[in-house]
Amino acid sequence: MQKIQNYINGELRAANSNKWLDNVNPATGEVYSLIPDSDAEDVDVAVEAATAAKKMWAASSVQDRSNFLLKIADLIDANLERFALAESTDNGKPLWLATQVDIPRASANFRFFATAILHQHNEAYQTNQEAINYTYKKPIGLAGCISPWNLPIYLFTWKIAPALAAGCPVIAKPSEVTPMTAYLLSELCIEAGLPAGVLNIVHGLGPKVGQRIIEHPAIPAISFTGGTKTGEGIARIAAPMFKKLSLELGGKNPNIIFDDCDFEDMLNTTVRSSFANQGQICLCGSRIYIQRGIYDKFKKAFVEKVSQLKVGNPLDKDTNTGAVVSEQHRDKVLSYIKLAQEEGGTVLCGGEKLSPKGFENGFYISPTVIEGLNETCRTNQEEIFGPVVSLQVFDTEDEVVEYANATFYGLAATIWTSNLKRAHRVAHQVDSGIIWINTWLLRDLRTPFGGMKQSGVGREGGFHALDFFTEVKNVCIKL
Ligand code: TXE
Repeated sequence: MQKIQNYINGELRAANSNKWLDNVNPATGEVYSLIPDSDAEDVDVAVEAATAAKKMWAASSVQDRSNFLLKIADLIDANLERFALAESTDNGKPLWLATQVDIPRASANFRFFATAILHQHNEAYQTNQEAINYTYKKPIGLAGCISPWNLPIYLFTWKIAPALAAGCPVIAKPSEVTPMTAYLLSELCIEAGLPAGVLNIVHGLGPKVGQRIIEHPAIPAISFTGGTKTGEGIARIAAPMFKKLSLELGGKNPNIIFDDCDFEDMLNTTVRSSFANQGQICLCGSRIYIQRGIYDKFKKAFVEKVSQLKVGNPLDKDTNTGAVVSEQHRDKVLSYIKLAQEEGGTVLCGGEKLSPKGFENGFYISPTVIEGLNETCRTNQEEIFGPVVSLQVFDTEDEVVEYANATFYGLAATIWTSNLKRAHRVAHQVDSGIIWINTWLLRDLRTPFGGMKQSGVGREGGFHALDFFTEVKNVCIKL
């Protein structure tokens, strides 16, 4: 049984406790590897290593840091197949999705910040003839990076790449549900010659390992992606310690479809924005609002396409929908489908637990479309984070903007219309941090990424991410 190791002070090692947690393959339901059951002691050793490396890393040139990140990016590309298979096995997502999206994005994250750091700029302001001001930037110090299970290496590297580029040593904790690619990455970091202590990966449970990272006094900045509830708990600990916090939390994203949209383009993209990664992407559009004029046409065409999605073995190239990430998460999603029916919803397709032949013990759910619910019911208020969407009809622009803004979340929104003025008007009124018009998940890494309301605090991406890991001071000189 493969044993995943922590990566601390440049070495791969077990948890000090030498205790292990089971790591399950969601496609088969079988334990296929073990994870270090680390605790606060392991985090403290990692903090010591990061502290010992802090001065060296902060003093290193941006070119040196950039070269390390570029080398890691090249190594990820050279290991694409191995990483993609590991990601699919760990998370349950289709292998082709990991191959086409997750792993290329991990190397893109490293490459992007390896070059962005070469262009970080300072500011200068002249105060009349009296003084000149300039900003002086320094790495903020040790960065705590905690990431979730839905896009494991994609979101893990989205945090550690800018932290490393900005000159901050990192103590990182991937989700205990999907730790494998972070472990493979640590092997590549050793191969790339990354100096000891610059990146430390401590595997284990959130309340034990994650909590220690949050509360450790030597870690001034925390970058977290995960559930809103967890984010709230993290803020309760970190805020009184005056830590810098980046919180990327849950979403309940509206997908607004006007009757003048490009129907075929909208339909094909909406299948993706509803069910990609088994609906386990914080940016998925799980609340679909369709203008009355095309509601029936959309409902018929959408249900037809969704019913044809192939659910099953993630390693099969024809699989559209793999396994959801765990038995516990599958049961949570099924409980929401039951709730939807109790709230008066009608399941138009899907809604069942599936046991594909040969994968009877895996965690599969048929992609589910529900109609007949209003925007205030729990099904349309709470993040389900699975292959479940609900349809609701609307007549006017004002009505649908009200529906879209009717949740505590504010992460992303999609708008489908051919009317440019209306597109801008609605985009400016919907309270979401990320808006796509006539597309979905088209990403430019320079753009600010993050949510409003209970979807988070702060923005990742581009210079926003580099600035998060940077302390800025203003120096004023009398002329
Ligand atoms: O998140 P958690 P999970 C949502 C989605 C999902 C829910 C829970 O609704 O069902 O969050 O998912 C670590 N102190 N999203 O279980 O529990 C944990 O070990 C410090 C949306 O993945 O928040 C893991 O590494 N750390 C999200 C990370 O936090 C703690 C993507 C996320 O775990 C901790 C994923 C603690 N007390 C889930 N408890 C998005 N926005 O993309 C847990 N952790």
